[in-house]
Amino acid sequence: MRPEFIDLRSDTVTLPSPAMREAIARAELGDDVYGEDPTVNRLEALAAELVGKEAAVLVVSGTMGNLASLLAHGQRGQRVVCGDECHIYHYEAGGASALGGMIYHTLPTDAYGALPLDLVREALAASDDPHRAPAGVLCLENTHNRRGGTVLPLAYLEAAHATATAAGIALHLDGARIFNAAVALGVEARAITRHVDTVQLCLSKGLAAPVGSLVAGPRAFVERARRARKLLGGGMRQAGVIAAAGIVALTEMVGRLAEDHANARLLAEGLAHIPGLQVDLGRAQTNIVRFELVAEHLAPADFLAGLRARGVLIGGLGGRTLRAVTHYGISAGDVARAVVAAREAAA
Ligand code: TLP
Repeated sequence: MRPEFIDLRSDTVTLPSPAMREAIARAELGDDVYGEDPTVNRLEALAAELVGKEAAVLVVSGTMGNLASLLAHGQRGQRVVCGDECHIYHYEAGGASALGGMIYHTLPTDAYGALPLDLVREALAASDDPHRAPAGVLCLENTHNRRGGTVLPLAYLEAAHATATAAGIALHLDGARIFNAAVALGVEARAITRHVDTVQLCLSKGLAAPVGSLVAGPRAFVERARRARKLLGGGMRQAGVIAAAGIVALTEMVGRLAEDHANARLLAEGLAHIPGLQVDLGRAQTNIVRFELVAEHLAPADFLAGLRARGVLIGGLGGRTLRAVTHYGISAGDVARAVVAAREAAA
């Protein structure tokens, strides 16, 4: 996070907590490629337990976690069935195609991040038609980034999982912000992940760890993901320095996400009162506020520059759609100042 700014570009800008820095300094280390880093082993066991899966593997980033998962699920020539607004499709450099020889089959995403199940069923249906690339994996995202941090209802996930299982296809969840979803729903993360086969979760978003994600699922899948991680150059050695902060993230930082959600709500309500901005408050469910710049006299780049000149950083999602994210290090006072800055910048 750039300390001279109220930095709402992303929750990826969070800096490690004092407890994380302390844990990093004291971490017991070993060579993780030999499976001998005790801190990594503890983190992987903890993560697997929190999401109710047999095993987990630490990876460098959410992008690597999703790609390792897709490589572990699918084969060359198979389809990755996913939403047209998902992070895997939009922001991961086409990894499954570029490195895995798979193709993305995108389905329309509704306003809250769900994919219509009739279309999912059709996309996953087995076919004897040799023209058709077989489905390799179904992906969902929770919370949904580009939709504004929306949470998938448990009943929807359950139905999506049943649809995938009936087709003999695994459901992979991009759970970069799974703990935001859990806190918003008031449930444990495993109440969400019981409805998916595999999950990628990030330590380095709202949980404020400096680096790292985990991929969790059945043991045989995790071993394939571990091999894919090595293939991708992600076999790390004394990775306990990363894992130590990750353990603090999972044990100490989940509860405080409610504060980020309350701040995002304040921000969404403040922005909704500003002429020229439009906020769908129904989508302000977690720590992401997605809004539209509708003031026609103002170009998005000029609005962002006006905010920056007033000490506030936010980002864009393309066109007139903007995104502000609350996180560890952002207070209710910062949010109030950001709303004042947005009012001035939109004037
Ligand atoms: N998202 C980042 C950017 O890449 C857009 C952000 O600022 O929000 N899945 C989801 C849902 C994500 O939001 C992200 C990061 C990732 C995966 C990838 O994680 P990293 O950045 O660790 O590769």
